Amino acid sequence: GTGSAIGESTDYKIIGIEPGAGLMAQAKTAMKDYKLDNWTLVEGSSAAMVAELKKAYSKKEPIIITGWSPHWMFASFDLKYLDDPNGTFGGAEEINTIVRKGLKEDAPGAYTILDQFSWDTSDMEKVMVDVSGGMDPKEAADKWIKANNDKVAKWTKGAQAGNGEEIKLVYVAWDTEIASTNVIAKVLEQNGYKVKMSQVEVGPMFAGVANGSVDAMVAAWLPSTHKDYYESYKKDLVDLGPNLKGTKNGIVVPKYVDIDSIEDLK
Ligand code: PBE
Repeated sequence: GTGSAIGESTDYKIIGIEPGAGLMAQAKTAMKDYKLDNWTLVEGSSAAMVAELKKAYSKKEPIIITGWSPHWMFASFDLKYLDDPNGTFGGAEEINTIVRKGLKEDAPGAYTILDQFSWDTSDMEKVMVDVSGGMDPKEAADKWIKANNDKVAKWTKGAQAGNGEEIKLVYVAWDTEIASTNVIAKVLEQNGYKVKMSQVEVGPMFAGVANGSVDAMVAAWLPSTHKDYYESYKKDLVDLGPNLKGTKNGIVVPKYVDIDSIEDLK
């Protein structure tokens, strides 16, 4: 097209997140699929994207972001996903736990806990809301664990206690993964392990588990979002299956923005 009102009012910018995120690859594909030639996908970070959203929202200015669920922003702001008639962003997905080869033999208790780790979007949202409100992620994880002993008991059932062995967890600083990684780290600690968490980009997260320099991640969005990373490393990974079901990715706008579909950006 030659231009649109929404394009003019947003400077033809879609506010993205970390360049390596699966969501960014999907957004680039969407821009081709929907022929959004005039538009720019702005790279940055999840935190910077939320800061832009807050700023625009407080002034009721139009803004277009890449978004995903679960996320606390849907509880804090009135937002909507733009329709995606081409299905570029895929459907509902799962987040899988993936560990390194040999972890089962080296730390059987930690392996069992990671294997049994599974929760719901509403659980994860509780942790995310506390963190977004300024609570330290470790404290928010601790609070959720104390309130959900029954769930945690299922994860630790039959798990041999650790003997101070170090478990290295990797994650990307997405709000979802800050929540899940802190919770599982705390549970591992309570079961006799010493946990080291490191924050990395998505490529190194998969590479680290595949080459065995780290032990585990709880942050693989499958089958579509992290498909390329998963395919390139899967022969060196142990996939323990979903820890959460029912995620969603897409292009998100505040409800006061008067468009409904990605097609309306053209
Ligand atoms: N995200 C959304 C991840 C998975 C989907 C930002 C949490 C990503 O885009 O890679």
